Amino acid sequence: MVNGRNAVTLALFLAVGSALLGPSSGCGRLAPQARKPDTSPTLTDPGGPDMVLVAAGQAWLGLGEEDFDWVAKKEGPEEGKWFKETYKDRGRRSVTLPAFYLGRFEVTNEEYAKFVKATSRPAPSFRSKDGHVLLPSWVDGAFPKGLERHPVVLVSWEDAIAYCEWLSRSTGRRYRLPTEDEWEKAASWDEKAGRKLRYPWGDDLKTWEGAMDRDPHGCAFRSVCTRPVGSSPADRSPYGLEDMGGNVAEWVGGRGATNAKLKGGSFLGMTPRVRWMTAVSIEYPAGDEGKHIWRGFRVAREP
Ligand SMILES: [Ca+2]
Repeated sequence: MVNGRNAVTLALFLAVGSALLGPSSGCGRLAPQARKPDTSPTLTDPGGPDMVLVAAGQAWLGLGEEDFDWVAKKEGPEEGKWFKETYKDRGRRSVTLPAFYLGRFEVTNEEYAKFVKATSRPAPSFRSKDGHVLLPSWVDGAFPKGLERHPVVLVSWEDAIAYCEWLSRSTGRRYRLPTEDEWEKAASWDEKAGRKLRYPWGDDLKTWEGAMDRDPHGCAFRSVCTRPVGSSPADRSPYGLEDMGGNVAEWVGGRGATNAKLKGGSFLGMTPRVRWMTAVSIEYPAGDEGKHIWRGFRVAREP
């Protein structure tokens, strides 16, 4: 039997307990939030990155027959055959997604540095087989000078997930990696025109290649050819998201996903016509093996 005073004490205990617990630590296992979902087209949580709303609704994703034909025409029959065989199950399909926010930019070195400092997570580094630390490895917890606004690289899929979890704890909002479909919709769905784009900027690489010729940044740091995030206006999706085509390829999925996958192209070309297509995902090993100088990520956020 709970008398009046005990009931007040119990209520207080529960309220304090719930406030202390706050959002749970997983990207995807948060307590229900008693607030209305955000609907603003853009937002920035204190201490968080710039986020862009991808409104709820239907989109066409995947590869159309014209994409398969186009690759064969541009890359030759051998490549076309390989492409069709590899991606035959990624055909054009209708997908309806709830609203979500996606980072306008890839996560940068200076953003990632706050996470490393707060959590003592090992800083991104890469050691060659003979033991040499390779650039752009961080030294003494610091990223190479001059790369503040470059995307963080040498991070594994797990690092990216841990970053989301830390960001959720530090902002009180639910951050996670985007799913494959969310990433693809954000990168290539032209809502106004009601059509899917092959690349974030349109259907041809020419626009992008032309812009690259005029890109003043080039290779910024020896072998690392990342550029400061958002510095190439040609690489912008209809939603206004930057560098979805190139700069670094981006980890997607997260807790609940079975495999670590990357979306988008990078400065390191690999049949760019194919690799940079927004419908294409490639699976890579999780863990340290998945770290590379052309792999980074951006965060998604629940409204
Ligand atoms: Ca990218």
